[in-house]
Amino acid sequence: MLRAGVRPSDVADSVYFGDPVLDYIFSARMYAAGRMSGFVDQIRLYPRVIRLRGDAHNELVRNTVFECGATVGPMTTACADSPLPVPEGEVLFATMQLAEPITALTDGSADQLVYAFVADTDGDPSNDWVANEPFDWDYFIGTDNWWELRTDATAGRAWVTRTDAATLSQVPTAARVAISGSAITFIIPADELGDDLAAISFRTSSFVHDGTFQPEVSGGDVIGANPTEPLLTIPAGTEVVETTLEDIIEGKPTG
Ligand SMILES: [Ca+2]
Ligand SMILES: [Ca+2]
Repeated sequence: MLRAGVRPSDVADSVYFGDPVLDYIFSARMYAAGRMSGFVDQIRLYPRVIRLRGDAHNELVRNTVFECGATVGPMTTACADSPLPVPEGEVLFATMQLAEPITALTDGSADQLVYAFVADTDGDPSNDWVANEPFDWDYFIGTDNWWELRTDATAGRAWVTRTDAATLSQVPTAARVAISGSAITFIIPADELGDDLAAISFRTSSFVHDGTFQPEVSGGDVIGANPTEPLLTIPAGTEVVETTLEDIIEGKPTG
């Protein structure tokens, strides 16, 4: 087992958010989700803060285990088209466990997937996204920065974007997203999240559509019942200073 060279905190093994199965929603309350696919059904979310430096930094993001565009065993890592380097220091690893493995990356179907980690990075509501009618369950409401994994199964491609919600402009990002079976791990440097990870609030979302965005052919999930619920915060004690690579990829708690 490859070790990342950092040490577990005392309580990291109990820190995750659960989510019911089969609670699919569309982005407007008035429509039922027509697509109910297990690969967009979130069942758990594990946020972990890992301090990457020295050997761990080299091993994970430079030499590299999480190599942009590479598939290593069951794991594929996606990045922005022109990714920034992952700096040393605190990095958020947020692993979304889905009910079923993602098959739509490579199956050549018309399915397009969007998995997102969206955050209020500054506690300032003035730059947060507001729902537009009729999309009162817009998955991104109340957040100012969006990190998204997008896929195009026809092209066999997956990539990462970061968007500033206030301007809807793309922002360069070092974020990487590792896809392994039914686990998707967002790897986001703290400096992109306003540096103080204890201060951010966030939500994750998952969505499948066929390009038309019609409710009959779309469906997704957020942690919680719907995106009008309060955002999540990183629980105290989540900081992990040692873990195994396997645990990171699988989203397992450490301890
Ligand atoms: Ca904000
Ligand atoms: Ca849910």
